[in-house]
Amino acid sequence: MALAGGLLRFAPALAQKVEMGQIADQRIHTWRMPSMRAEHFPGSGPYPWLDRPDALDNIAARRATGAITEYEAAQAHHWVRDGYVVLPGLIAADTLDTVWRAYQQAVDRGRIVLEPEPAGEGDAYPGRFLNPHRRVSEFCRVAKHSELLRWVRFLLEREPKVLQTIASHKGSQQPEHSDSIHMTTYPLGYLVAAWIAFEDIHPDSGPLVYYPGSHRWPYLFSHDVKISEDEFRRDGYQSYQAKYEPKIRELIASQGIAPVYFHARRGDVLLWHANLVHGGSARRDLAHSRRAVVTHYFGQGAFVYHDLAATRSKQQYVSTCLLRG
Ligand SMILES: O=C(O)CCC(=O)C(=O)O
Repeated sequence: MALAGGLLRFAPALAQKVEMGQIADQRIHTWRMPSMRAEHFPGSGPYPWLDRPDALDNIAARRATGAITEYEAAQAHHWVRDGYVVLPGLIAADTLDTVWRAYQQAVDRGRIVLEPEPAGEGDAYPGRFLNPHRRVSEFCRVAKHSELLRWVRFLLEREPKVLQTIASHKGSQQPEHSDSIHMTTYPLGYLVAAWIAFEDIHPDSGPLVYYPGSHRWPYLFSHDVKISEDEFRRDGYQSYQAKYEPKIRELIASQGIAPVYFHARRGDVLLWHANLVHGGSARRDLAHSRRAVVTHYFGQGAFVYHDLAATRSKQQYVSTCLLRG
């Protein structure tokens, strides 16, 4: 268990203080729980307003009073039905340039070391880099972009907090998954990911792929696919690949939902729901780059943990993105 988790286990008073900000209707005392696995958390709300059964009435009521615009209402409808929204051209070209230039400089100076990870012959691009905002503060210009934060705040009705960022030069080809097994929130649903295109995305570059409406499928956790804590400790992501990923593929096939590819233009942003099934599609031409940055946000007051490892996320109380957008 990470340091903070261990500390919480042995210092209930401190833990209680940390957990006082919880938004869940049903309070939890983590030191009394067998472990931080989804099956041990109570089925508590409140759920984000757009995940509730009265979401459409609520959107209409807010529109009627003028509390939200026509555009916001349309985006909210889209979120309820499909589990994502697209924000065209949200990030200005000069912001993208500033961020990528600073990233490149950090690489050139050896502050960031990118692994080659070739996907085949002719693949000249490095692999993904996790949490670049901890090394290069310019990443916070996108992670804390005021209009982007406003949209996440609108969807969650909570202050967005940066949980994780990922920078990529090329398509990830990451198999389909829901973020909720990697970054689980209590109550469920308080996670939004933002995928920002740093260039026009070529259809052969392995665009992000997602399955509209899959956010309404039941959440699928380690327990549901029989990955025990011991097994994950022993086999790590091998067990995830052997049990979780095939189950997701099976669900996609049985639900018959057609994939959608994010053929973004530079500066476009896709926001997706905590439980939307998505991944990186096949790179049909390894010569194409696919420069992008993803930020995962959680809503302030949600409890965030890693269901596979059964550990709490440290990012919940340690902010590493202090720069204002
Ligand atoms: O960028 C991609 O290809 C996949 C990103 C993704 O799955 C994620 O960040 O959760």
